[in-house]
Amino acid sequence: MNIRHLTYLMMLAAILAIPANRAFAQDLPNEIDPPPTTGEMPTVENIEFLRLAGGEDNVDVTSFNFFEINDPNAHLGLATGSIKETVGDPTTTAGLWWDIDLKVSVPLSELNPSTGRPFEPVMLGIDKDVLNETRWRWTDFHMTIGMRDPASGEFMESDEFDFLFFKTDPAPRTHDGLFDDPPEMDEPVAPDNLDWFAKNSPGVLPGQTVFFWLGIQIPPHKFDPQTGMARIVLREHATIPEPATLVLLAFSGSALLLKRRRKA
Ligand SMILES: [Ca+2]
Ligand SMILES: [Ca+2]
Repeated sequence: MNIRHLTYLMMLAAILAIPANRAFAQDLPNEIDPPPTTGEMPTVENIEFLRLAGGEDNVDVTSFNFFEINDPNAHLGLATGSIKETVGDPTTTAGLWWDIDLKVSVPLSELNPSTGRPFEPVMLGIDKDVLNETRWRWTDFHMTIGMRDPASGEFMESDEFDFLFFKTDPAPRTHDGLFDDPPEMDEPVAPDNLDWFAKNSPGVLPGQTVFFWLGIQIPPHKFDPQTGMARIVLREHATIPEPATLVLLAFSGSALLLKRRRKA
C-alpha cells in the first residue's frame, strides 16, 4: 500500500467516524438538560477523605471535617466536607497537580432496595482552604471532577453524560475575593472544570490562604450497590512555574546577582 492509498483510507475512516460520533452524542441525555428531580434530596450521612494522590510531598492535607447540612459550619445549604491543604514549591512537574479522593455515603434507609443506590442525585458541599506555601503568587487555580478507573486506579475526568458535575446553583465561589468569582467553567451549567483567575482580584500571595466553596452533584448510578457509597476525585492545579522554568529563573537570578556583584 502506498502513501496515497493510506491517505484515502484515513480520509474515508475520518468521514465515517464523524457522523457516528455526532449521532451518538445527540442520542445520549446531556448534563446541560438534567431531568428534574422528583423525590426528596438524599441525606449525606458522611463525607470521608480517602487519600491524597498524585503530586509529590509538596502537598499536604492538614485536616478534613464533615459537617451535616444543619451545622453552622456547613455552607451553600449543603452537607459539607471541609478540606484544609497546604501547597509548597514542587520539585518536579508531578507537584503541579494533585488529587483528593473522597467517599460519600447516604443512610441505608434512603437507598432504593431494588438498586442499592439513592433514589435521587446526591448534593454535597466542599469547602477548600488552600494555603500557599510556595514562593509564587497564584494567579489562577483549577479544579476538575472525576472518578477512579476501577481497574487501573487512574483518574478519569467526568464527561458530559454522567451527571456528575459541579453545581452552578448555588454558584461555586471563593469566600475571600482573592480570585474573580464565579470561576470560568467549561460549560455554563453542569461544569466538570472550574477555572479561577485573578484578572480583577489580587491572587494568592505566599503565606496566604484561599477559601473555596463549591457544590457537587453525584448521580445515583455512581453509587456502588454493594456498599451504598460513591467515590469521587477532585483534581487540582495551582499555577506555579514548572520546575524547568524554576531552574531558568534560579539561573537568571544568580546571573543577575553576579552582574550586580561585578558592578559593585
Ligand atoms: Ca459530568
Ligand atoms: Ca458537564
